[in-house]
Parts: sequence; C-alpha cells; structure tokens
Amino acid sequence: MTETKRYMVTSALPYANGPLHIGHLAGAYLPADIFVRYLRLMGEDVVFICGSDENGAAITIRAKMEGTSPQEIVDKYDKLIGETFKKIGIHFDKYHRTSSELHHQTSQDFFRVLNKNGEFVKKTSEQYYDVEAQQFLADRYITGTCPKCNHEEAYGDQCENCGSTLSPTELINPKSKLSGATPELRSTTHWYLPMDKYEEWLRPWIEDGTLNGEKHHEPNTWKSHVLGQCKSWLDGGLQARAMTRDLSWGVDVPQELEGSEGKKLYVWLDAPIGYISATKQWAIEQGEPDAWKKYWQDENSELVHFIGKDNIVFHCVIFPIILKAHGDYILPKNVPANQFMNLEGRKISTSNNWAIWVHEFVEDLPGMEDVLRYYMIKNMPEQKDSEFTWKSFQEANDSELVGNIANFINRVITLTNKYYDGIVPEIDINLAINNSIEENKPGNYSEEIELMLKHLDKIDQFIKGYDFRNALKEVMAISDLGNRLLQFNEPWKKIKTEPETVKTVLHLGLQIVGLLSGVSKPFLPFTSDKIQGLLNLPSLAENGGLASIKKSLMNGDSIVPSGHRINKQQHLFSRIPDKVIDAQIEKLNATLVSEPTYDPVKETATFDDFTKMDFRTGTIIEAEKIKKAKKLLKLTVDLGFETRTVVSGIAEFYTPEEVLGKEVVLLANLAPRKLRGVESQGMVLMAEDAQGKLGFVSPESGFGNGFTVR
Ligand code: B3M
Ligand code: ZN
Repeated sequence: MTETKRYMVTSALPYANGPLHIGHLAGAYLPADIFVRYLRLMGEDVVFICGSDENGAAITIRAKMEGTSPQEIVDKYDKLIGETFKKIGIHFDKYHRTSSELHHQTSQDFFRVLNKNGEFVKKTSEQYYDVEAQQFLADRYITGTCPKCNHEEAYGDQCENCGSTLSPTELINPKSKLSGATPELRSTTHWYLPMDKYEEWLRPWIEDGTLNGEKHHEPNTWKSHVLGQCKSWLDGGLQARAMTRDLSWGVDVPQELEGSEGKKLYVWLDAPIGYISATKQWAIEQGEPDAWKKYWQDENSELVHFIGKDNIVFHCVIFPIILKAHGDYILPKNVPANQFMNLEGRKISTSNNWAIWVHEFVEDLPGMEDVLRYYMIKNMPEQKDSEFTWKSFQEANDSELVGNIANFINRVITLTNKYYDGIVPEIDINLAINNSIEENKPGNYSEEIELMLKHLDKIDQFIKGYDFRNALKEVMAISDLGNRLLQFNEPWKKIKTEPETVKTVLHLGLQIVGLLSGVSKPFLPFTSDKIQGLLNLPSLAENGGLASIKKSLMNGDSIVPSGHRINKQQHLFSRIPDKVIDAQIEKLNATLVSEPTYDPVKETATFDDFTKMDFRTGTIIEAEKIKKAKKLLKLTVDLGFETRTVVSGIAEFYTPEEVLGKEVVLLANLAPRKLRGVESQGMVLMAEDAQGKLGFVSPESGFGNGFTVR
C-alpha cells in the first residue's frame, strides 16, 4: 500500500439501445466530467471510466423493435453514444463495451469467486414462460397493470408511473412483450444472492459510514435522497435476488457449473463489473496491465459512482455487496446520484420521443456545446428534479454567457489591444484603484487577488461536495468581479487623465481573465480553450494547470505576465436569435402531433355498467390550490340543484383563475373520498393525451347545469 491518494470515478454505463438525451447528460455524465476535470486540473490522480452496457433485455427488445440482431444494435448505438460524448466534451480515460471478451471473462471470474465463496443459493421457482416464443421472459419482457397504482403499462421489474419496484408475478394481467400472449408459469433454477445476509455490515456502512467498525466515509456527505432510498430498501427488508437469467443474449454463466446451460448473468450483476473490466482495458492500453488494481483494490483510492436516481439501489446496495463478497475490492466513498431533468413541463420519454437528443443538438446548434453544458449545470437536478425549457436556455445564454462572461472578457481583450497594442501592461501594486468591492471606495491590487482566491476556495469546496450548481455560480462571480472592476474604474474615460491607473486596472483584468480560463475548464472546456487562445497561452495543462494558477496568485505572481502579447478579440458567445429557439420548440412539439401513442381499449362494459354511472353537466364556480399538493385543485362545481366540492389533479395544467367558469361533466355518484383532508364528492371528466397532459371534457357552452349526460 502506498500513501498517495487516487480517485476511481465511474459514470453509469448507458444501454447501447438508443441515443443519449439531455436527461442522461444531466444525471450521470456532466457532473462526473466536471468532477474529474477539476481534480485533474488540481494535479490529482484520477481514472474516469464508462462504456456501453450491451447486455440484458434492453438490447434484445430494441433489436426486435428495429427488426435486427442484438449485435447490430449494440454496434450501432455504442458508436453513436461514444461519438456524442466526445462532441459534447465528455472525455473518459476509457469508454469500453460489455460485449467485449475481457468483460465477459472478468464478470465470469467474479461469478466463479462468489460461487466458490458460497455466496449464492440455488433456487427453483416458477417464472413466466412465453409458450409462443418458447422462452422464459425477462422482467422487462413482461408488462401488465401495476398493483399499486393501476398504471397499465408497468414492467415486470418496475412501474415507471409510481416508481414501485415490482416482481413479474405481482403484475395484474401480465402480457409478453415478445408475442403479446399471456405467459404461463414454469419452473426454472437460478443462482440467488441472499441480500439479507449482508445487512449486518451494509446498514452501518450506509447509515454511519463505518465498515468493520472503522470510519469509511462521512455519512453526511451522501445526498439525502440517496440515503433516503437506501434506508427505505434496508427497512423494507432485503431479499434474495436472482443473479442469473434464462436469456439468449448476455454473459454466459461459467460453463463448468452445473445447470449453466441456457443461463446468462443478470445484467445488473455484470454491468457494474463493466467498470472494472473497462479499467483493466485502460491499464492494458497504458502498457501497465496491473495498473487497474490500485484503483480498485487499494484503500487509498476513492471510488465514486455518478449515476441517475433510478440506479441507486444497484450502486449502493447490490454492487457493494458483490464487491465485498468477492473480498478483494474497496467500496464506493460516495454515490452522488442525480434526480431527473424534465423537458418543457413533461417527463423526458424515449418511447414518446419527448427528448432533446444530444447528437441532434450538436448538429442543429453547432458551436453551442458549452451553452448546453452551462445551462444543464445551472439546472442540474442535484437534489430534486429540474426542468429544461428552450426559452430559459436562450435567456441563460443571452444574459449570463453573453451579458456577463463574454462581455467582460471581450472588453479587457479589446482595450488591451487598443491601448497597448496587445502587450500586457505593467502593474503598480501600490497604486490605489477602485477594486470591485464597492464603487468609489479606493482599494488595491492585493485585495482583488484575495477575492479571487476566495472564490477559488469556494469552487473547491462545492465541487468536492458534488454541488456543481453552486460551483458554477462561483465561476460567474469571478466574472462579476471583472465587470465591476471595469465599471468602477472606467478605463475608457481614464485613459486620457490617469493612464497609470488604466495600466494597473487592465493588468488586473487580464489576471481575472486568466483565472477564468482555468476555473471554467471543468464546466465549459471549449470556452476555456478559446480564452487561453485569446490570452495567447497554450491550452491549459490538464495536469495541475489550475493548481499552478492558484500558486501564482498566492505568490503574488501574474498568470498573464507584463510584456506578454495577447491575441485579438473574438466572440466567445453570441445571442441566440428567437427563430433558432422557435425552431427547436416546433421540432419538439411536432413529435406530439406525429407520434401519439394510444391506450388500448379496455374490457367490454355492458350498458348496465354504463348507466350505473351518473354523469351531470356543471360549472366550476370556485377554485383554489390545495396547500402542499402540487397537482391538486379544490373545485366547487354548481350542479343547479346543489353544489359539490371536488378535488381534481389538474393543478399542473390549470391555474385556479383559468378554470373559473368552466363548464364541465361531473361523475356525480362516485363514492366520496378524502384527499389531503378534503372530501371529494365526485370527479370532473378530463381527457389525457399520450404525454399525460390533461384537458377538460365540456358540454356545449351555455347548456346549463345539472343535466344528465348519456
Ligand atoms: N445501463 C441502466 C441505465 O442506463 C444501466 C446502468 C448500468 S451502470 C452499471 O439506466
Ligand atoms: Zn404503479
């Protein structure tokens, strides 16, 4: 064991079954990229790993949909995803593939070790079998009605509507996705991991950050929503989980084991091991095949997994169990999962094509990679879900990137070229200048440097605390310093009267630009390179470049020295014309019109079933929000002969003002029920489109209240 600390950073392996959308970026990739770039700029030893997840039903289902083979699917999307990452400035040390030979070997070896250590239990159970397709059905191949929320398209492992984890046999009316047939139960034998067996060390590891009685990590550095999910898993009782599947595609269960025929490793067993096989491949390419070990097996390594919230249990419970059961591996120090990013008021949905695809973004909006990164970081769903809207994307670009950072840098570069022919002027550090703290208050050079260093320290704290939104704010605060420095000293006025002051102000301004080139690199790597170009400095060394900028500032040295010649000004960011934004909004909305999905028609209802329901015409005469219920409005509906109070889940689509006076149809004999303490006496009929948007079903205007609808 050595004393040097090192970092092993991973981003969730995207399924190679479709392109990347902005939600993926915001969840697992951008935050990791910032973290890694920053650590490297500070001279830390980091390996950053990712790759395509090419096994599991996600792949075979896609192959079936596209009418091609799983191999073709993974080849196609692995290539597309890999290229997309590069284009958006996300650089892994290795982007690997779980279809590779090395990965198959690595995960089979893992399986062998666990099996030898007696970690598995073999169990025979009844599982769904599709008689038409002649195969057992993976969880994802079975859909049916969710027993918890009645959503009709829940998967065998999860309901995407209410978020419950399910098992296929819990589904009501199960259907095979392969043939549409109702599957039947048949018995099959699998290797199970009895997860409850590990609770004794798992619980204190998660709850107190201790492992074998020793401190492992600070538990309060884990995000609260991550801890919350873990605790509810622990409290719900861990159960045995099958680690093998009856599938035709994936990593074979080691052939020497009895009963291995036709069995593949469970994709959530092999996928995280993909991080390890990718690191092995990286080490081979470094010419040091054993170099991966110190990152995965040495206590001085800090393992950090960046993921989206839907992967928490796999990275905080199942994979740690597997690593520890193996015996040779370290456990993650943190799993800073992000929540989800929504798009224009709706959940991002691949199947409904409600998404911004990253490869299309870079094609449609060339040169705006950093604008996307900036906006996504500013709105990163770190603690709760967040929202992408094209209008606020434009606004952030115009007012912050153009108005703040580009404006400042452009002025300093232009004035230096204009007054000094591009040669960095001398500085007089004893000269009193208005620094950027307060207008008309004399200050000096070293106070300004101190301010810059303070922001730098904050950036360090925020990034190490996985708080990238606030770290980015500190970068912008450095640019604010620069803008205020110019505004309080007005070099364009003082150049005639106080030329010495202007020299010092612009020298200082150039140091702020120099610092900005460094601190912006993790967030806006393309822009950082451009700023270095403006300053006529070589692209910032990835290895320790920011550490040396910090050292210069602390030692009172210049980042951009007097006498150095800079380059001519050049646009860093430009305003985005409305028509560009409108075109994107139109493109998105077109998907709503062109590709709706329809609910299947329900079971036949008899005329009696229908006449049992008493629908009446009515008018909404009062409406108010219900406290702490984002989706609910409390409505008063006039039925002519009486009024009813109705709690309606429409608050995301209508304000109380908008629904006042609406003529509606009310199901008047629905059994009353209490919602958030309010008794709801009926139901207002609404239509729901494929994306979940609600609209009123109304009688002809002026029809009158209280009449029967039939
Ligand atoms: N491919 C699931 C997902 O994309 C899965 C992540 C694997 S990380 C080891 O959400
Ligand atoms: Zn559900």
